Order: sequence, then C-alpha cells, then structure tokens
Amino acid sequence: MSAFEVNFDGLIGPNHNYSGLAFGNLASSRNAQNTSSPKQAALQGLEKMRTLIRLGYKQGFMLPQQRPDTQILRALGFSGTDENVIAKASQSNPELISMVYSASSMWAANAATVTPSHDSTDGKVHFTPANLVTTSHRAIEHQQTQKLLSTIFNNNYYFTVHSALPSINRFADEGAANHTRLTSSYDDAGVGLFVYGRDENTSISDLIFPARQTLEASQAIARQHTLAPQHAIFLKQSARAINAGAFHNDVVAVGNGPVLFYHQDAYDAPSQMLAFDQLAKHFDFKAIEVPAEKVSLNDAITSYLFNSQLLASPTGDMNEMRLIAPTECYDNINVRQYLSELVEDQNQPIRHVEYVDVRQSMSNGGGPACLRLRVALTEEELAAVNPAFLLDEQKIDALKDCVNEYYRESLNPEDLLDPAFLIECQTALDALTKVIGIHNYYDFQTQK
Ligand code: SUG
Repeated sequence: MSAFEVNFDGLIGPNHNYSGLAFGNLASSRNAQNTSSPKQAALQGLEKMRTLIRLGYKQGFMLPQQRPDTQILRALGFSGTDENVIAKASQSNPELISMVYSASSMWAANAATVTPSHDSTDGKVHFTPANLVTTSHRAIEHQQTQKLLSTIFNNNYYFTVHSALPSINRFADEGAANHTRLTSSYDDAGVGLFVYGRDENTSISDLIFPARQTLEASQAIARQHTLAPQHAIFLKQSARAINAGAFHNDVVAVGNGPVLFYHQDAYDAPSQMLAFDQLAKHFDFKAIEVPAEKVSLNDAITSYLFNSQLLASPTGDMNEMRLIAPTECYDNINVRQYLSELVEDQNQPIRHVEYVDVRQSMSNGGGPACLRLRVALTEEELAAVNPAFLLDEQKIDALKDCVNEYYRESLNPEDLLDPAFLIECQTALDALTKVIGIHNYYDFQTQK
C-alpha cells in the first residue's frame, strides 16, 4: 500500500475552559461556566492518540494556539504590556477575555479542509484553514492555523497551504467537520463530499441555530483545491438536524473509504438523493443509514455516535473498519445496543468499536472525530512532513510529562481574568515546543 490516512489531533491547551461561547452547540451551552480540567483534558486527548498508535495507525498532532491572543485585544484599542492589556480588558470588558482565551483550536477537524494529491488536478495535497467566521472565539483561529499547517507541511513540492477564505458570512467555512473524502481505496482517486447548511435560497427563518457552512464556501474550496467538477459533490444538511444541535455535519455523519455512516435525519432529502447517485458513479458507495427508530436524533447528538472516528484497517482494508467512539455511546443504552448489532451485521464493513474517554472535550461539544484532522498521504508525502509533529509512544509520554507539570488540574472561567494566568499558559506552551524540538515558534517566544 502506498497511501494511507494520518490523523493529526489537536493537543488540548492549558487554557481549556467552559465559557458557553458556541450558540447551537448544546453541550457548550449546557456546561457554560463549569469548572474544567485542562490537565485531564490534555491527558485524555493524548491517550486517544496512544490508542490509535497501539492499534497500528499513524498519528500526528497539532500544537495548541497561543492564548490569550492579546493581538486581538490590541486591535480593539487596549494597550501596554500583555499583562496590562489583559488587566484593562478584564476591568472594562470581561466578556472579551473568554474570546481571546478559548482553547477551541483543539478541535482540529475545524482547522482546515484537506484534499489529497490523488484527487487534486495539480497533484498536490491542499489545505485551506477554515475562517470559522460564525463564532467570534473561533474566527480568530485561522491565522495561527495557517502558520501551523505551513510548519507541519513545509514542502511546496508536495503541499499547498492556502489562506482562509475571506472572513465574510457568505463564505462561512468550518473545515473538515463538513467535508468527507470518500474513495474505494487510499491508492485511488476519490471525491470530496462537501456538506453545507445554507445557500442563497435558504430561508433563515427555518433555522433556530446558525448554519455554519455555506455552499459558496464549499464551492470556493473545491476550486482552490483544483478538484475536477465531478470530484466535488455538494450535500445539504437538513434544517431539522441543525435545529436539533448538529452544528457540524460530523455530529450526524462520518465517512471513510467507500462508506458514509449517517443518521436518517441528517440531510435534505432531494439533495441526498442527488449526491448519493453521484457518489455511486465513482465507486461501490456504501451508505449506512442509522434509523431514527433505533437511535433518535437526540440520542445521536447527546452520545455523539457520529463523532466517532471511522477507520479503515491499519493496512487500508476498507472491509475491516472500526469506530473509535466516545464512552458516552457506551453509556447510552440505545446507542450501545445499536453498535453491538452493527458489528455483527456482515452486510457492512464496520467490525470493531473502541470506546475512548474524551469527556473534557465532549463537555464543549467536541468528540473523538472533532479532535482530529485527517490527511491522506503517500509514503513520499509522509516523508516530507515535519517529523516533530509525528508521534510515537515515547513522544506521547514526554508530552504527558509536560502536561502533568505545567497544566492546572482545574480552571474556572473567572480565573482567566487574572493577568498572571497568561504567564502560566506561555510557560506551558514553551515547554511543549521544547519537547518536540521546535524553538521560537510562538510569537511570545520570538518577541522576547
Ligand atoms: O465550534 N465548541 C466547538 C466544538 C467543535 C466541535 N468540532 C466538530 N464538531 N468538528 C464549536 O462549537 C465551545 C467553546 C466554549 O463554549 O468555551 C466550542 O467552541
């Protein structure tokens, strides 16, 4: 096999907190103002990465973003040293503090949309950082995301890292959470399935919560990534799913290889019929629809069944797939029952389910699939990836030591108002870069 999928997980930062910033994301609203544990969150994420390595998969990671983002506060008129800027904003506009302190870059599925070189017409792997324009705490991510992707995929011969689409509502983009690359095998060309929540004709009054992805954004990305028209398929989410809390497609669907595993209520019916017909022209498309009578939309959204990672076997066998599901799926009796029946059904290729504990992230609406960015790479492309961001168990241990030493056990949203916490975060990020041998990466390191 010469091509495979590598998962790059977002390493959770020392500033992980519950500030209730994501309207339409029910878990975020439910847990607003709760106490978080940055240490447990990061350790849970690292253990998930270890689980994949032990199962035989290739695993990478992405550094947390620099937080607080004092540049944003400066652009809003606060001045002085970083500590002064935080102290002044804490006094006059405390609501801005949670925005610049969000650890939301952990959800790497929203970092970018990725097209593998087998699919692009120019033969490069393309990355477009998501502008995340729908929420203010996430709209500040894309510049640092672009810098990080350019550091990890630092080879213009194989990789093209684009800028985010213009930060305009019409081009609202949430990255790979709404994009699925489907193919018969990693060695073959595949298609990009782009799922969107609204287009020019959508009646906004049908939506209780924001539709975070537009058709125009998805079309622009397909163009940027040099996808031939028949290799880009567009599929509309149902208003029902968005209104039930499916703020991203990956809350109600996950796909890989020739398989799309999705909830019965995920899509607009005419759009689904058309998209599935188009997919069937490319390969033996396998649609696994989960009926609402077995798993209700509510069970799907509270358990995050569809935010499982759907993996081919480590050798790329699409007939021997597995789900990496959050433990909440085990805890939900309907979902657990459904999954135990599913793996027995020989008419479909999902043979195993692994449960992982990522509860700290789940409480902000981010499951196993949210935490990772998938990149299908050939052997040569993998050899061109910056090795600092590829993991083995030893590096995971070293990152865990760092988390244990520098991350707080618990954090309350009001702790962010203390200017001293800024230094604590920078100290932790500085230590993480040292572990992987990347020096002078963050602005605070180069500006010293
Ligand atoms: O964008 N939560 C994230 C969760 C993203 C999950 N990603 C995927 N589904 N791919 C979001 O809604 C909550 C932050 C807070 O409330 O503190 C937040 O941003």
